[in-house]
Amino acid sequence: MPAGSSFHSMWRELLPIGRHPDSRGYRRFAWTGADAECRAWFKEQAEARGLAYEVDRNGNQWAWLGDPGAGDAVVTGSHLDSVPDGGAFDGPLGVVSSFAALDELRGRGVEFSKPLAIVNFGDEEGARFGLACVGSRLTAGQLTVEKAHKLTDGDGISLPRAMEAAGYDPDAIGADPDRLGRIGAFVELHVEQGRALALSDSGSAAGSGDRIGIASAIWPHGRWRFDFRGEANHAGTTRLVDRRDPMLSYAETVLAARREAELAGAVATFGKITVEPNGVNAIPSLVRGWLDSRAEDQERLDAVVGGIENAAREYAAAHGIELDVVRESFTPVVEFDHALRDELARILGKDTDITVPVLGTGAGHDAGILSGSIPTAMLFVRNPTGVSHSPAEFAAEDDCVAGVLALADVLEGLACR
Ligand code: HGY
Ligand code: MN
Ligand code: MN
Repeated sequence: MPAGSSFHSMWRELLPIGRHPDSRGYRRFAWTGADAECRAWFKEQAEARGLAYEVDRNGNQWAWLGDPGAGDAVVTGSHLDSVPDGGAFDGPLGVVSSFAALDELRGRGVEFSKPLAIVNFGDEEGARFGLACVGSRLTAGQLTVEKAHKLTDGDGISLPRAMEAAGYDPDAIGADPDRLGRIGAFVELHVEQGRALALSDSGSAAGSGDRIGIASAIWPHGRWRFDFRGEANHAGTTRLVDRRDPMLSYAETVLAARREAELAGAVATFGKITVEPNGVNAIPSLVRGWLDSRAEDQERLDAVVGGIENAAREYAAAHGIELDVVRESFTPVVEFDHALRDELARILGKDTDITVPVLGTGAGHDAGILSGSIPTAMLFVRNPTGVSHSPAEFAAEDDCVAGVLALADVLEGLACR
């Protein structure tokens, strides 16, 4: 079966799940109906290939070839959940490519000398409960059960209630060191969320860019919630001098975020806001804004977030607004395992004269979370526009197939010695 054919058929099956008819973006949030449909699709792919299917204590899905207990397993996969109105590739490209790479290896008639697994990590985007990589953080012991149980969504539904409603036991969650102890390497294929590959000139034709890249590192990054409390009042009858309007403090803070990020060569985004009471003719009592900030190193990230918080506090104090700042999610800098990174470069470079580019990223991934527990690596597939977390996210068909073949080569090199 040609490498791309199983990819295309799986891609077509998965494509409509959780896609919003108007925005054409994806709304595959943890423990919702769309998530359940994605999980059913994953189980179907595993069983159709005769793989041993299981769900771990944290709701991550695993499809095994060989004996998981043997240890030193080679694991690949990614996530199927999305950000609100996300694109089709962020996450699913890695999961579909993993099954397609296995199909390719079976077509090559390879003999596996190690167990192989394909994984779907739950709730990587943190779109519903606000914390990224819940499935892999729980597994790696980077998220306590107590903190996980306190996570709630915008409707006040807690993570335990949502898991229970989806048929999972929230009291079973927790660190899974035995499972991680049986893994020798985790390789995650992901659409690039940027244009480094599209712009790189080490491709075969100058300026044609490169189809595939290898990850070097993930920038430190986090999410902070800014709560601005003022005084609700009538929009039509309250004089400007009498107002304590938290929306102004929020607006000043958004502008400060842009200034601080530019100064530090970092990024800072206020992409989510809630307003109470959220009435057109009512001055808000509370404006809640979420900051996502990322920088090449911790010092710069601290400088950006510190600068934003200082500006927010100064402006709020001058205008009688109360401010609380809470860090809701944080991931320190990730340096992917050098030996595994270099092994991927050796495998992918061995039959060609192209040096596969190695590139850093500001995007978080399960492979980043797990890098503290096991050797992990990432393969990136070219994204011609660099756009991600948007319905416009795209990767060309032949680049996706190149990703499947590259992943198959890597898995063969790691698990079929
Ligand atoms: O936010 C991120 O970087 C990832 O998409 N969860
Ligand atoms: Mn994402
Ligand atoms: Mn992702």
